[in-house]
Amino acid sequence: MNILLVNPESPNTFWSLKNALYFVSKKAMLPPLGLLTIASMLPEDWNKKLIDLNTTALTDEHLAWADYVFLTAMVVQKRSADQIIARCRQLDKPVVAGGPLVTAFPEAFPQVDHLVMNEAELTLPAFLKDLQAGRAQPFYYTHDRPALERTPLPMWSLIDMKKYALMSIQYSRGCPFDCEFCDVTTLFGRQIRVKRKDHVIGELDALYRQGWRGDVFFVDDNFIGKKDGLKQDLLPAMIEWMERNGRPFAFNTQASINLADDDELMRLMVRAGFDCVFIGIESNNDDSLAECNKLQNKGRDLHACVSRIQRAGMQVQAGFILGFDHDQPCVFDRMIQFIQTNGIVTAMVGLLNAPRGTRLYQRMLRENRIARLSSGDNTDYSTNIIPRMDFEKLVAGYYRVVSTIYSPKYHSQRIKIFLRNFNLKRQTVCRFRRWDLLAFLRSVWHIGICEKGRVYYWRLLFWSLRNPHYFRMAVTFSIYGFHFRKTFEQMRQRGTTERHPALEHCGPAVS
Ligand code: B12
Ligand code: SF4
Repeated sequence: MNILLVNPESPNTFWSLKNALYFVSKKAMLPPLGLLTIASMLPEDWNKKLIDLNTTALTDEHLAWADYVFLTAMVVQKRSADQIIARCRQLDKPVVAGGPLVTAFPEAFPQVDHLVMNEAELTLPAFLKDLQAGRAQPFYYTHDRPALERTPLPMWSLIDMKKYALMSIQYSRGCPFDCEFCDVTTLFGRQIRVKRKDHVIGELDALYRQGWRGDVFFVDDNFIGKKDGLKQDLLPAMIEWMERNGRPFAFNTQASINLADDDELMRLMVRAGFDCVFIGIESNNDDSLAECNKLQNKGRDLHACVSRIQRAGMQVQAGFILGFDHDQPCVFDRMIQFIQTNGIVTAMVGLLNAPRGTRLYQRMLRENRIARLSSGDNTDYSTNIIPRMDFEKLVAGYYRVVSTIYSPKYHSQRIKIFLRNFNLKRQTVCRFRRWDLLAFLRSVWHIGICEKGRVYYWRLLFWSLRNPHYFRMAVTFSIYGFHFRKTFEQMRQRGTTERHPALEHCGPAVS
């Protein structure tokens, strides 16, 4: 059996970092970990190839080779997924599809032969058994959640690591919190499931053996969902592994704000090699936090929390949302000020959207406020709900926030604020790589010479010369800023309607 695993093309988004990847001569941010994982669940004697359209073109020869095409996708990849499915139909290749898009919108894929939804650890074995018995069904789904012990090591040999900026690894699934807008809990539940420490160490070994050195993203939605297990088990093992292997990786992840309450946890994470964490702050207005049930953030001194994490040695990247019912016209200025004074260099500000399956989607349905299906991208100026604030005012305010915080002046100021507060403890061996020099030279050309506001780039670089680590980070952050500026501008120019029309044939928004 020849199996072709395919990851569709992603549009340019906030996190695709497409405008930044060019600087470091990389094709994509991260590999499709879901596909690499299911590849290891397939029978050993089947032949496997993986095509990630973000790094490699999908040719008719690839399709001709395949007996089955296994497709993954997020909602934003719908357009490319549809094209791949159409090509498979033309060539008479059966398609098996799974992942977050088809799990959320199974009815949008009548042309797919087999929809293997939810987590593959439970649904794929049932499909494979039926396939081998010659009675494979169109739908496989489950309401259960697998223990992660069943998850095999990803099949890294299927990708060319050099094409990616980071590698990924997963320790846990699920999140104990219950934010109203969040589909992570819909997809993976509120019960945290973790891998054993030897499992994770085995994955680090595999990445190391495969030749990877550099940044590794723990893709967990809330890495600190089980703090005790981390402190007693995983982090000590990771510290030992990192020491033994010459500290080859730098880790980043996503966590909830209560990380700031636990000095020991932060200390262990930093010793284990974590130097960056993404936190959903969402709003600095307590009424909005109460509205969306983000109770872990409510009533906190968020400024102090961010500062504590930065001083512990981790950069804080953060998510923010505009468009809550309780947002007042002053929300835009307050958000700019919060992001700025806290030195949150990378702030993902998006409009409130209600992904299908979330409690917010249900509430909006009840209030007759679902306007359309969500584009799957919270930062493209679109929302699928009817906000309380006048939509034009909301979008104008949103644009003001993102264009201000990513203007060269504000962004470079913020980098300085952050670096002054950051207690840099990076112990990972920073090797100088060919593309570091290339990235610097490209940044000089694109940001330091061609861009408006270049004076801020040069001021920042001169300022950062006081510390060699600062200099490297200043260049990296400037490149990120360039991507965010370009992306928000490109998305605004593209307009909302033509962006994700493909989802329209999912039927009425209220289905
Ligand atoms: C890493 C990650 C990324 C990476 C890309 C990873 C990649 N190349 O695939 C980056 C950082 C680039 C990224 C970007 C974005 N992401 Co993202 N991302 C994640 C994250 C945190 C982890 C994904 C992962 O690796 N999981 C680990 C693997 C093992 O699990 P998995 O992929 O789900 O696969 C399992 C099952 O789904 C299933 N499965 C998956 N595929 C298939 C295929 C078949 C055939 C079968 C049988 C089974 C199967 O089996 C696997 C094992 O159980 C998820 C959240 C999450 N918890 O999943 C969000 C998530 C997937 N991202 C999301 C979003 C919204 C985005 C962005 C739009 C954000 C933005 N505004 O920029 C962009 C869009 C993509 C882009 N332009 O690049 C949403 C998608 C929601 C949806 N329903 O589509 C998620 C769910 C987070 C969320 N709730 O907001 N993301
Ligand atoms: S803390 Fe994050 S992952 Fe957890 S429910 Fe809230 S938004 Fe979702």
